[in-house]
Amino acid sequence: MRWDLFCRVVDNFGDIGVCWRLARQLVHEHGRWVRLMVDDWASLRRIVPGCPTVARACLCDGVEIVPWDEAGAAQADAGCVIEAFACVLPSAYLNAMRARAAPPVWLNLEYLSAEAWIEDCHGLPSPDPLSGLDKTFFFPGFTPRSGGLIRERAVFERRDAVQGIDGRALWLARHATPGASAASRWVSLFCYANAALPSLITAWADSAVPLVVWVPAGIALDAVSGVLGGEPLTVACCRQYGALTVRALPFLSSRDYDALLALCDVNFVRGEDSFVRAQWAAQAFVWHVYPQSDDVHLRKMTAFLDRYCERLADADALAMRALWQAWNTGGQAHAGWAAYASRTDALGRHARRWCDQLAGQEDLATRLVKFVDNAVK
Ligand code: TRH
Repeated sequence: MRWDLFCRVVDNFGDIGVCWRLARQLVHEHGRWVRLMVDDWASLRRIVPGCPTVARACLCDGVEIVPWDEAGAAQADAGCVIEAFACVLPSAYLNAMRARAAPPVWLNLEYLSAEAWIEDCHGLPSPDPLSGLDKTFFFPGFTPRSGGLIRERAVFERRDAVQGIDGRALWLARHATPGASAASRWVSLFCYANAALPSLITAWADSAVPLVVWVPAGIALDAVSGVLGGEPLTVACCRQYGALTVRALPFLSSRDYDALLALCDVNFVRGEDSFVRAQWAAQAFVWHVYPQSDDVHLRKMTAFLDRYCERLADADALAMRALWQAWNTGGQAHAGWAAYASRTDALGRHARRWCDQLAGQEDLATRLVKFVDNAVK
């Protein structure tokens, strides 16, 4: 059965990051033929550098990729159609779907949330006003009553391999960084523009132990560069500031980014996909939630923290909540970092427990496949 997966990129890399990961997993772990329709070729190429420079239908890593302009004319005969993040199907494709004798299983894959209400909406069909066809809402989440989380079969094997060997020494051999050693405290930084960054950088510089911050190219690197001043930091540059060594990296391949998360003591992540990868890396992490109007994102943060901190010692939870709050509201992160940093061992152990607990649940692709197989029975 073929699956058609539609992705429109709102901004950044999360929309295509999630869709690409899911498409690959459906192909490689579930033997589906997947056609990924995508509207932003430049963003796709950041995540899938192997695809052609100019937008054209192609096969990449077993996934058929189709530029959005051609998606309307594509034959609408897939058994399952996934509309990622309510992206709205091309009208020609929708009309063709409506004309079919047996419509496909049509799913809207929603954004990830830890909020309790998603459990009541997950798996609910609702008639689409334009076509009259049923569309089912599929909500990724952290509980068995949600759609679960994207997690490839080999993710822990790869993480354990990186952590089991002398991964830091090997990383340093590839990304030479004067002033950094395997014994330093390692932090990765991936975030949006953030008013709390200057105070965090000062806290890092004041750190009692040497600290190296790895910053892949993009918004975060530009922001760090702006705070430090002087020559802009470009890929492979490195800058000392008190106890802090900042090291600029290229935008990493997905495998290398996973390896970096596995090697760091603390990972600053954002959006949706890197947020989940940090949880599989099982190290302490700080989430910069994708900012939304009316502070919707802060509700998402609190919902996640409430779940995550359930079995965490009070003092550790307090330190974690304070730093996340400051980081997501542009507050002063100096004191928050000091308290958090003194607890990274305990927070790291908790991250591992949390990861192991989630690993006991079925992943999102498996839940999707089961849902669709049941629906077509
Ligand atoms: O890029 P993001 O902020 O993405 C999104 C989008 O903004 C989207 O519109 C929004 O709705 C969503 O967030 C919540 O963050 P995210 O989701 O973490 O995606 C980043 C992707 O980039 C992820 O797949 C990891 C990948 N990545 C690399 O492959 N290499 C790198 O070096 C880095 C830093 C990230």
